[in-house]
Amino acid sequence: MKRLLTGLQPSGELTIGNYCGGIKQILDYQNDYETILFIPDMHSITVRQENPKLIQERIRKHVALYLACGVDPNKIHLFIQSENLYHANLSWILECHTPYGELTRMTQFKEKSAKQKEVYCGLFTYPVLMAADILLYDAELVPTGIDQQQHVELARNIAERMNNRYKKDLFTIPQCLLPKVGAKIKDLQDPTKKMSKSTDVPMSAIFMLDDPVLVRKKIMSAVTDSDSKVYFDEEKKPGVSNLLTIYSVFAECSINDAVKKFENSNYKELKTTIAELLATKLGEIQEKYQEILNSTLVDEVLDSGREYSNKIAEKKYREIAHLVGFGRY
Ligand code: AQP
Repeated sequence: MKRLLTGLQPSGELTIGNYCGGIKQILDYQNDYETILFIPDMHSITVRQENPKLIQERIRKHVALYLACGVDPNKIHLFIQSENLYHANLSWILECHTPYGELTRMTQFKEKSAKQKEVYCGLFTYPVLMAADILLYDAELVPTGIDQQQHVELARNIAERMNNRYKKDLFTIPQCLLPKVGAKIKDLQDPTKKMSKSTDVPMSAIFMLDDPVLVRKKIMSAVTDSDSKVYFDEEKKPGVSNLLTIYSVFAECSINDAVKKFENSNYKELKTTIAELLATKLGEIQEKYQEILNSTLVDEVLDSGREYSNKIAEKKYREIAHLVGFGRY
């Protein structure tokens, strides 16, 4: 069975963008692949987090939310990145095999550093930590949204470089898996930008735990255009195309079917239908989420995931550490 690995940072509350580019893919693949899902808490401190306790709270909430969305604890292995010290250790080795120039090309670094008052080194090197996250497990497939595709490419380059340098098949070369629909859900107030969990604009993102009343309000106030025809064209009609994409993911239909459904609708009808669909779906997820959050399931899943991941990671790390010359012989 092929191994698949993915993670979603606890850097904020999860959005429907994270659902489309991350969680939905796990639901689609967990039956067919050995699925490892981790909480990259070490990634979330690459930008300043004012309240560290909030990260811990979010970890618990995110796990409960994955399970409420349908992630099956009997099929996946779920763990917290910082509970497995081999990630940071391998990352250091990989950093010493990654040219500086390669990291300067990372688009996420350019975008995220532009928003920071002071840029810390971790923000620059975290793509290497992400490579370590993937390569430690010899993951063949890495489902992500478009924003993380470049980082998976970097992990491939690092793996190939290490394999060539040590003349051994040390690492499996990972492959990025983009969702067919919803690889980049856009900001509702500026549909030329990605919807992000760390947004400062309250109406720009729908959070998975938003009250259904607020969900309706956010969809109804989403920016569209001055035309009145509903069709899919991401360049000319980014706002409407984004709404059609959101509908397509949550109604589990193709973009073509979504376009057909709304071809004779006006924008108000389009928005009302999507608002109702999302409010219902998120409402159902939130009900399950509350039950899980108050149960012992979250800790049970995380304990078992920690044990499983440490076993695999330790073996891989020791092999690489030995090759680069660490320790005694
Ligand atoms: N807008 C999006 N559309 C589709 N997929 C998305 N993802 C993120 N935003 C969208 C995907 O969600 C997964 C988890 O992402 P992450 O939490 O590791 O970090 P991120 O990509 O940096 O997500 P955010 O929401 O933009 O977080 P912040 O604001 O903290 O940087 C990944 O698969 C990602 O592609």
